[in-house]
Amino acid sequence: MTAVGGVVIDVVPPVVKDWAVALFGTADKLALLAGMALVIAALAAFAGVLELRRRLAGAAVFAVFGLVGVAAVLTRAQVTVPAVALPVLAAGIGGLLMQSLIARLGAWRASGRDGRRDAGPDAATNGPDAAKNGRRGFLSLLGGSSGAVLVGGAVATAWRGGAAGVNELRRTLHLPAPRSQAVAIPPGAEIGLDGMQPLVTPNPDFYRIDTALSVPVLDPREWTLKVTGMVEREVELDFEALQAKPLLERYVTIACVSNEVGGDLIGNALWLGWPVRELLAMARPLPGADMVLSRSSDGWTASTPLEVLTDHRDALLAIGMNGEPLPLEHGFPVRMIVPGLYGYVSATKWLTELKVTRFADDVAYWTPRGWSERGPIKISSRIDVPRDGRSGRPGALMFGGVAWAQHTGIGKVELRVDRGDWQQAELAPGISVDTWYQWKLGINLQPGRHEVQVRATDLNGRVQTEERRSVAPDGATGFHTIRVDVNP
Ligand SMILES: Nc1nc2c(c(=O)[nH]1)N[C@H]1C(S)=C(S)[C@@H](COP(=O)(O)O)O[C@H]1N2
Ligand SMILES: [Mo]
Repeated sequence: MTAVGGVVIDVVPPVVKDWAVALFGTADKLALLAGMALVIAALAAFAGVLELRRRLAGAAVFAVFGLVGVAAVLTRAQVTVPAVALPVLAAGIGGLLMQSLIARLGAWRASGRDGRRDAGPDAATNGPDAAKNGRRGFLSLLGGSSGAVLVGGAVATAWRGGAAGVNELRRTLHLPAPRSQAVAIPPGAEIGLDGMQPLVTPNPDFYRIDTALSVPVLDPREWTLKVTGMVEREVELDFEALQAKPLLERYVTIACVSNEVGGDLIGNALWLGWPVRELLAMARPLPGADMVLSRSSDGWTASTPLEVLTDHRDALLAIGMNGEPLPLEHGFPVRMIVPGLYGYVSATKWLTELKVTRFADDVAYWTPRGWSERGPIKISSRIDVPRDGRSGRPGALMFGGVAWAQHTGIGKVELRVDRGDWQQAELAPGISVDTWYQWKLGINLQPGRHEVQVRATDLNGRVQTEERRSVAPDGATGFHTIRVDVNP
């Protein structure tokens, strides 16, 4: 089912995917699985009805179902024998179960008919009893098998999540201390208005976006990272060697290209890792190379300009997030973190390969699906308090939020009411130019309904784009706009 879902994710047009993400938010995967379960249940019921009409017609539905499952598994990056065997087994068991259900249904019907036909003295007792038994046999097998499927699914999910004790390994993993001091959080960086997001996003609250229907579970003892392609010599690194490197700690705010204006697909964390440029220096990229295609264990890829990985912005091979090993869903054991670029072109989780190549020769996962091959993060800002549509009292109302222009830094944040003059907000110091900045501003509002907008200017004087554009192909633009009602 996960394999079929994975194929669904890969082949649906970007519009549908956008719609799914917008509709279900980060619960899109759950919705897809639930939808598939419903479709499968309906198909099974349909097969049963077919089989009743015509022998083997229903069995054919199950056979097709099994073949679709196998085909889906074969297209995935990790093809294993159990993965191929599972859909075959599921279809076989399903088919047998259907036969057995139909036999019991037959018994139920036959006994019901007998009961009615038999006009003898026992008819009133025996007949309905036999019918009851037939019905009980059918319903208990149906209920029992449905229950077994649910329990089996839950057990399989739990077993997968803890596969090979990787969760336990992660829990007991001891992160090395960074060799260099982490950038300290300057006093006043956290404004802390009620309703504002914390300056550093706790791991459990960090947004999650990826195409992995089931989180890849990688054993750090078996993990390796290969540098291949246009290099003087290929290099392979294992987890122990990576841990022994001089590691850095950096606060970096990462963001998703699918983040709408005002959206929450953005988060700020303290990452521990080794600069990608050090590893690339060991492999020595050949002249002419301009891109690194990073690949995950499940075959997902991102295209990152070579230049961005080798300049001094400290793009990291990250193993730590906010003081703990990467959570499994955020890329355990190793992911990339690149200041200034959207996640889809840089932040590869469950990282296993860096192929040094050229934009002219290779394309990443999202490029043929309607997204730009390069994705620098756009200057943006968001109002977090008050919430859109909130009402307040006349007098000073405190506004607060965040602004970001990763790797350039924010110079100024302004608000305007009902398209009036821009008023400058109080800008808190950022942790670094690679993180978001918090801001606040008290505004006196007259009674009535008001529209409040925010815009940011980066440290190079570039102003956030006003024109409203949607997320595809390279990130949304427009001013975050909220409405507040002031009641007299
Ligand atoms: N292996 C893999 N890495 C991936 C992705 C993916 O689909 N697969 N999605 C990327 C995208 S689009 C984003 S925005 C970031 C999100 O990282 P997070 O889930 O840790 O917040 O991961 C990136 N890394
Ligand atoms: Mo993303």
